Amino acid sequence: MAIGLFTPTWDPAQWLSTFRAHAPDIEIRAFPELGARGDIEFAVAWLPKPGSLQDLPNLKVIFSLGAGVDAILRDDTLPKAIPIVRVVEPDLTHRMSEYVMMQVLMHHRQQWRIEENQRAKKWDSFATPAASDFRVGIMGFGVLGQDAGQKLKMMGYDVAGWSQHRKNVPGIESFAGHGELDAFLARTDILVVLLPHTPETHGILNRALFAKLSRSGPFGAPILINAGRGKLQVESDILASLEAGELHGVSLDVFETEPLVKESPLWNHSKVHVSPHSAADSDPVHITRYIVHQIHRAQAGKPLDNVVDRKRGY
Ligand code: NDP
Ligand code: OXD
Repeated sequence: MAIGLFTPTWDPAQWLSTFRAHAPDIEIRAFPELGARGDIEFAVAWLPKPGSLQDLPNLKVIFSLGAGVDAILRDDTLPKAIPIVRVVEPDLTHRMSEYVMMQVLMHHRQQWRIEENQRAKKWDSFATPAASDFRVGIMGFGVLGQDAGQKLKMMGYDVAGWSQHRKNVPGIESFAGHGELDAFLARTDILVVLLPHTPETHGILNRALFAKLSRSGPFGAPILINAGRGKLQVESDILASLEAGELHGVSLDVFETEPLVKESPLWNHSKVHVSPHSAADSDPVHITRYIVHQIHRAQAGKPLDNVVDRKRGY
């Protein structure tokens, strides 16, 4: 019995040594050096090479090394009946909330303007609105969205969430489904996106959607923060909306194509803040512990947690 590690874009060394430390009883091998493929009972994957998870006759579970599983699901050769488990782990959740709180505050407090002023030695003590003056809308009100939403609420923001199904989170208004999307957008000054990428959410962040956001917030135009997936957004529409003043500012952690190409105008745009898909890193120690715990559960015949619903795609 062995674990197969499928992380072609990452250096496998750290994951191999973390797994060996946390599960010394289980052999772990990194693709493509899998040895006898029949030995592999558990696959651990991040952006696996399409086709690499097929022909593993004794595979029991595929573990994603992240919360999102879009890159695993888009492989047409993926074995059909094998459960896919995603990451739901406090360390990752807290990291995402750090990113969301930081970005919301950077926009709200106009921190980039302050830094520009410092460089120009300009003493410009402009008025700053209160957190309660901003209505933040979290699009994708799941594990990550709810944690970030609750923390923003504690900071004084007026928070709402949008998801497929209604949520019951004290003090946070929950909007559900397409029927309530427009009302959610109309009350949103700062849009935080933590949706998964699925056929339904592909390209959802487009100019038509931005036009439905509130124009009555402190800046007179809305702010977009996307840390969900790049394929949710239409980057040419983001640029056009910024140009037209329909968006006030944007923070993007994820992109249509990653890494973001050097030629992209997003890099140098004064109203766009780019980070390299680093909002919430998968920490090897925390995530390995989480996966090893689940492997031991599976070996004991107990049910797995956080199994992905393949039909809905997340
Ligand atoms: P969850 O599955 O817990 O939450 C997803 C949320 O999106 C749910 O509330 C779900 O609704 C909602 N949703 C999905 N599809 C739709 C739709 N068509 N219409 C309305 N709502 C929809 O996932 P997580 O919170 O754990 O993670 C969210 C995403 O964040 C990941 O899929 C990944 O893409 C991204 N991510 C990015 C990272 C980064 O570093 N940039 C790090 C980690 C994750 P419902 O609850 O009703 O089902
Ligand atoms: C994830 C990610 O899905 O890091 O966890 O993007």
